[in-house]
Amino acid sequence: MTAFTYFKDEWTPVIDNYLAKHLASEIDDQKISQIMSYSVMAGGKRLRPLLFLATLNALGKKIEESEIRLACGIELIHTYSLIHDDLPAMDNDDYRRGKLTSHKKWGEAEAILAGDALLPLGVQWIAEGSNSSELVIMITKAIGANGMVGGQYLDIDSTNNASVADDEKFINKMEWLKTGCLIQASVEMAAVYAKASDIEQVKLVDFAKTFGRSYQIYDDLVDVVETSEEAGKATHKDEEEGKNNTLTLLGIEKSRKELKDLISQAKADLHGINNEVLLGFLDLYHKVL
Ligand code: GRG
Repeated sequence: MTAFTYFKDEWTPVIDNYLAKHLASEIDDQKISQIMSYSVMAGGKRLRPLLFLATLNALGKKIEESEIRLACGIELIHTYSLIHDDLPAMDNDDYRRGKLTSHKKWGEAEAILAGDALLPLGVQWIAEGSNSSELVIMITKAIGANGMVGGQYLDIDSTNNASVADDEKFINKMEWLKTGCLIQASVEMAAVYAKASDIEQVKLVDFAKTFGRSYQIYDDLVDVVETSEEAGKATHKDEEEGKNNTLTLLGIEKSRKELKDLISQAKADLHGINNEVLLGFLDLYHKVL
């Protein structure tokens, strides 16, 4: 077992239990609570809350209930984005996390509302967990029009638009906004929360930027390398549906090379911090390399 596996095995159940318990107890209407919980508890990897907690760990900050609430707030926001991304008006997916998507299970209006409710609840938990407007500003910037929503907009706007298919700058920007911003925020919020030194913050943010970029390439490779059963969602969709991404731009082998380069870069970014748990996140990529 690696330090990362220990960490993941210790904290994933804590995150899962907190999410299940508080979604059930903090929402008055049992039906909307059930619809929200359905997607949150469908078995995500908890990558972003784990990154937040691992960064605290790397900085020697103790993890207690407030830190778990904050970390879980990030997961609520991430789950909202998945529910909305799967809607017929966006990616139109039937499966996510190995289960029917929210709109397929509960109906479209219900799925929209479940996402709409998860987003502010996530921000609320981050505000309450951190007691800091600085962290609230960081997360809201990361997921708004200059962040995740902006990236999703560029994605929707450029689908089936051949003129951007070889525009590397555009594709990098779109992927960074859609995927990278929330990943960066998960690490950067922890660095600010744990009062990391300026040097530590620079290294951690560089690592988060490199990891955020690499995660999209990984996710694109999952689309071509894994079966739907393995991925828990439809695969082999991107090219068919006219999506423009690093993989459709570079092809499989060059994307793998880019991912390997980013893994080396991420290790270099953490030089001097050398935290085994944070470095262990890079092991996720082995299955597509
Ligand atoms: C609808 C505002 C809005 C945004 C959608 C999340 C997203 C933005 C789109 C989903 C499509 C996609 C491939 C995005 C890249 C981010 C990504 C890799 C999401 C999947 O995250 P994982 O792998 O999933 O952490 P789990 O289920 O493990 O949490």
